[in-house]
Amino acid sequence: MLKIWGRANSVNVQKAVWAAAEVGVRFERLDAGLVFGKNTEDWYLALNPNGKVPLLQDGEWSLWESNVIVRYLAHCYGTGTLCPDDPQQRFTAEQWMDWTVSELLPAMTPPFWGLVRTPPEKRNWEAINAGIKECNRLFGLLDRHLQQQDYVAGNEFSMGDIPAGALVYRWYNLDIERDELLGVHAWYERLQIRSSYGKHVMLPVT
Ligand SMILES: N[C@@H](CCC(=O)N[C@@H](CS)C(=O)NCC(=O)O)C(=O)O
Repeated sequence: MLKIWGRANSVNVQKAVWAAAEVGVRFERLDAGLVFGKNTEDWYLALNPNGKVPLLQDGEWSLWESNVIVRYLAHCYGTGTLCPDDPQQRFTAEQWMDWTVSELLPAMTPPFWGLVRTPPEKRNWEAINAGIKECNRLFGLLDRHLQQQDYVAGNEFSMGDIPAGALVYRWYNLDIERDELLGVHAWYERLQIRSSYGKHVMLPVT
């Protein structure tokens, strides 16, 4: 059975477990990171020198970097579904996966950490508000894309929906002003119908 190390409230862990649940592979998630520790221990660093969660163990072999774990699971267990056969659909999925980690996640980190994991008296409102503004801009461009199709790589769910889909749950669960984005909101509603999204992503935002 696959092992996925990482605490359930980590968005990067959520991507890995959501992908594993989507493809139906047997796996167990084991707590690690922040209050659970383990990710600074020698045995963990030997498997993942980057010391972050998630970490996937597949037998004797291990893999880290959440988007790459999603790609691995899609390749091994979800070819033709999570990993589209069509090269253009597949690389459109990959494009939005990379966009999420390089653009959307850095923009959302100050509002998320500021509003959820920082006491009110220590909040950096300048950084929080700049992040919210940038997220509205970025979700706006995803919105224009999703006004044309149901999912990021076409009209079928794919691995391309997983990183941004995990973040959009946070976005709609922060106590903030959001631009009204009909394409993103309709897509978010489609994701909420998926049982694996409900089980592994729609958790208390902590
Ligand atoms: N690029 C890495 C980033 C992983 C990452 O930043 N993980 C965070 C949790 S979301 C982490 O390990 N933080 C330290 C901790 O939880 O102890 C990935 O996508 O897997």
